[in-house]
Amino acid sequence: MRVDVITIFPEYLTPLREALLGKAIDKGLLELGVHDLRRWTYDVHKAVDDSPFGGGPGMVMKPQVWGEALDEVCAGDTPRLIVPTPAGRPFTQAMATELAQERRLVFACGRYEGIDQRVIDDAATRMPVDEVSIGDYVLVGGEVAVLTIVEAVVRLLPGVLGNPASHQQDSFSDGLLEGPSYTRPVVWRDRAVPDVLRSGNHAAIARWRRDQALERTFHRRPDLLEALPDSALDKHDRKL
Ligand code: 6GU
Repeated sequence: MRVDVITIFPEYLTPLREALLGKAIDKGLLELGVHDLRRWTYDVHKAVDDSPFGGGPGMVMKPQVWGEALDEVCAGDTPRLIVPTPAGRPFTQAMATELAQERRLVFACGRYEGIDQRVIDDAATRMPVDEVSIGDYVLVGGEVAVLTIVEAVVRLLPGVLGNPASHQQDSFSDGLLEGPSYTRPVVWRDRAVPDVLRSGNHAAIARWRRDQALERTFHRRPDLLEALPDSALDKHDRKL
């Protein structure tokens, strides 16, 4: 997969070259381009923003600068454009799975009060565009959202995780939160690991984990349980 990020703070994206994502780059599974939006400014002040029509606080990012930037970064190609914004559709594990199928993603990071809407509307005539939010809170800009989205997507690419089975057990992959995990020692600060996990009874372990996931989801995310289709519950689940 190729990922390009356009931002006025390229150094904000340096964590993308660390740890798991850095390894994905080294292995050739991820190609990453980070571009400074100011490259496409055209005045001595390198202005990227201006005051909003209609008044109000904050500044809006200028369409001419973004238009040139997207024309050059997307030249001769049709990537999927992702615009992080608190006004976007919610980013979910399902969307991560969908984005992981793409050959190329381009992220347009807005700051201030956002990007002139015509940039997004114009780009949408040439490529698929998604305005995406990572949650119901407001960040200063899209950069941290890009870190979040890229990490969630790239870990799903074949060959990135050591053990491909590990994302089959992720929270959300079955619509539930993942339950607790334990490792050695068997007793730590007077707390013992649940006996069932050391029983060797694989059916009992699977049942226990399923119950823990259901219970945790019930307490922390009742909205997820509500959204679960009946077909996602087995007859043993219903006893809870
Ligand atoms: Cl994607 N951007 C910004 N600036 N704030 C956010 C967000 C995105 N998602 C939640 N808050």
